Amino acid sequence: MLTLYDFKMAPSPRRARIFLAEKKIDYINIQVDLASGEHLQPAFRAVSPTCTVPALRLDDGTVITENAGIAAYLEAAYPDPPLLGRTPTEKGLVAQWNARIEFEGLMAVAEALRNSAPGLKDRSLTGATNFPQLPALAERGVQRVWMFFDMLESRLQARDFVATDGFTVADITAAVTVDFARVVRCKPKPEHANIARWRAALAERPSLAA
Ligand SMILES: N[C@@H](CCC(=O)N[C@@H](CS)C(=O)NCC(=O)O)C(=O)O
Repeated sequence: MLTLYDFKMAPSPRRARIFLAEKKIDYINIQVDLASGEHLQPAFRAVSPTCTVPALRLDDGTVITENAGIAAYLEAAYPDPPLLGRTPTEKGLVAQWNARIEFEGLMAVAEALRNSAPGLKDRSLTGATNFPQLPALAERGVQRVWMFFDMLESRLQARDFVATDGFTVADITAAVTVDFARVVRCKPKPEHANIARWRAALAERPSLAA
């Protein structure tokens, strides 16, 4: 059986959990306590040299880190339902939107949080090396989160899903990002009505509770 190295409160492993839930795949869940620094200890470093979750261990012992790697593996091994696009055009659009949401949205929230939260002092980047927080980056991160909300709002006008006419990994990344943005006190405003409509519809999917 697959094993997911996870941390319930973190956004990146939530992306993998939702992906697994959509495909109705059973797996063993191992919580790695990021709050106490368990991910920096030798035992977890042996699993994931990047010291990050999620990490997915396959039956043959292979460990795949990075949401992009985990999604690529799961889509190939469990094709239904397709979450990375069906046609060549869809696959291109899904990859494009997923990358934009990750870079413009999720990384912006991370930049804002990791450069300001007292609990993340010297942890402004993930990985084994400590980097000091830079307050200017926290400020820029919040500014970028608002830009991301405006971009997503505009994309969702007259659309039910972010990348194609169906639910894909781009919706997973976008929903996780919008939810996680609360940690830096950014929530969709009344003018983000399409984000609100899209997020409310996604809430009907049991996977989003993962
Ligand atoms: N690009 C990676 C990012 C993974 C990542 O940054 N995970 C965070 C949790 S959201 C982590 O492990 N943080 C460890 C730390 O804060 O040092 C992915 O998408 O899987």
